[in-house]
Formats: sequence, C-alpha cells, structure tokens
Amino acid sequence: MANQKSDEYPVIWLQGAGCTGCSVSLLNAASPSIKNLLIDELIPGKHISLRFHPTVMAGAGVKAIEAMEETEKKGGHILVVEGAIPADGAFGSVGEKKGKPVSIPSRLESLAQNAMAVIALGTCASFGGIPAANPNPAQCLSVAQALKNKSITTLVINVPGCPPHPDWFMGTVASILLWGLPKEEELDEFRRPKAFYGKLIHEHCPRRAYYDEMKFAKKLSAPGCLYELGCKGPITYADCPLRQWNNGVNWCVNSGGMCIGCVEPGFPDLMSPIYQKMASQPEKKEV
Ligand code: FSX
Ligand code: SF4
Ligand code: SF4
Repeated sequence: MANQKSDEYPVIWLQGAGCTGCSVSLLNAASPSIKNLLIDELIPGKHISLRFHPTVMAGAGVKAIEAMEETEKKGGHILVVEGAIPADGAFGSVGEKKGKPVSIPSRLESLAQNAMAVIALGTCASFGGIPAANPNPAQCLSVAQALKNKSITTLVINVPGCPPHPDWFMGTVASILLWGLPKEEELDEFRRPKAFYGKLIHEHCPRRAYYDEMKFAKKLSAPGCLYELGCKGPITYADCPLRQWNNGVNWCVNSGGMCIGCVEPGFPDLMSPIYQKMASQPEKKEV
C-alpha cells in the first residue's frame, strides 16, 4: 500500500473523441493490475493519484470538476488524454465555467499548460485515429497537433493502439516514475516509446517463415502468411508478437486475424481497405 513517505504523482485523465476502449483495455491490465496502479505503489516509494477519470471515478458533477481544477492549479501533474481533440464548439465538453460548457480543446489547453507531461493514450489521441478518419466530421486533431496550434510546449508522449496494450501505458508511466521524462532518443519519430514500438511486427511474426517461402493464406484463420489478405505487419511497429495480448494469451495474427496497423499514424485511412493487400507501402506522417 502507498504510505506517507511514498511520492505522489497526480494524474488527470481527459477523454475526447474516442470509444473509451483505451480505458477498458487498461482496466484489463493483469500485471500490474488496475488495483496495483490505483491503490498500490506502482514502483517502490512512488504511486500515482488518479484525481479525475470520467469512466472510473466515484465522484461526479461539480465536486469532480473542482478536484480536477485544484490539481490543475497546483501543476506538475501527468495529463493522460484518451481520444482525439475535436474542433471547438458543439462536439464535446468537460464541465462548466460560469454556467457555460468548457469545450474539449479549451479544457485540454488549460490542463496541459502546467502539466509535467502529456500522455496521448490510444491512436485517436496520438494521431487522430478513427474520429479523424475521412471525412473527419468533427475536425479532429491529435493531441500534439492541438497543443502545437496553441503554442503549448509541454512534452507529449504518444502511446498509440486502437486500443493500446495496458503494458504500453503502465510501462510508460512506470518509466516516468523511475527515471523521469523520457529522453529524446527514447522516443521514435512519432513520439512513441521505442521500448514498446521499436520492433516491426513482420520481423517477429511466427508466420514469417511462410512469407519468406511465399506461402500465403487464402482466407483468414488458414495457415500461411496473411500478407495477401491485407496484413499490415510489414509497416507496423509494436511488440505484439512478443508481448501478446490478454495477459499473454494471444495476439491478432496468431488468432487467425491479421495486423491492421492500429498503432500507426494515418490509421485507419492509410491502412484501408483493411482486408486488401497493400498496393505499395504508404508513407506515414504524424497528423
Ligand atoms: Fe480511440 Fe480510445 Fe481506438 Fe477506442 O477512447 S484508440 S477509438 S479503441 O478507445 O481513443
Ligand atoms: Fe508479416 Fe503479416 Fe505475414 Fe506475419 S502474417 S509474416 S506480419 S505479412
Ligand atoms: Fe494493433 Fe497490429 Fe498489434 Fe493487432 S498486431 S494490436 S493490429 S499493432
């Protein structure tokens, strides 16, 4: 259990345009579990204090917003953002000020100003993801782009995945608690921690021998490499084949599906049509 000598890291969790799958994925964390994260010391002598989370907090209404704003005023918190940032106005708000709803972008702006760091959790927050897919009706942006537009320079760490693996989030937070903010060389060109996103799926895939022998599956769940059915493993960087999902039970390719490139910038447009062989290797750009 966290004790009085334990260093406390306040965390505010903001939800924008997403499906809450990122939170659900984290709730399924096995080791450490969500209980370890919220109640125990994530690493000896250090624990996080989750001050605001729309899905899991017991509080609601004005009191919950006050708790968030008090934390914001003190500064130094870790801001976790789940979901893309829609245009100002009618697409979503978080609490009120003087009886008027506070839009998601304006809430992001004030919460990010004094934060120690921003973790953009999930592909929507990291790169725009599904809400920003063509025709992007709510004009969604990634967190990094939304902050850049407002000249806010707080460090943004992208932890993409639709949804992200719980370990990718836990590991990123644990690393901040242990060693402080990541150094530039620990993040890739899309601000993803290399520790989790440094390996190409295709290089560690158990079906790779089929690919090398050009033995391609004709349908999903059949043996063989899934490349001709549309697998995006050759352009996707994540450690899924090694880490696996659901507490190490299985992962997309091994379960007979394929990698749809869910951690990459431009997903899902760039990876579409999902169930079609890639015509060429698309160029990825941060949104
Ligand atoms: Fe996006 Fe989170 Fe995909 Fe969903 O809310 S990363 S749509 S799984 O869960 O933001
Ligand atoms: Fe590469 Fe996908 Fe084939 Fe695996 S199934 S070898 S990741 S193309
Ligand atoms: Fe996403 Fe591909 Fe990993 Fe599946 S294998 S979770 S689609 S990166």
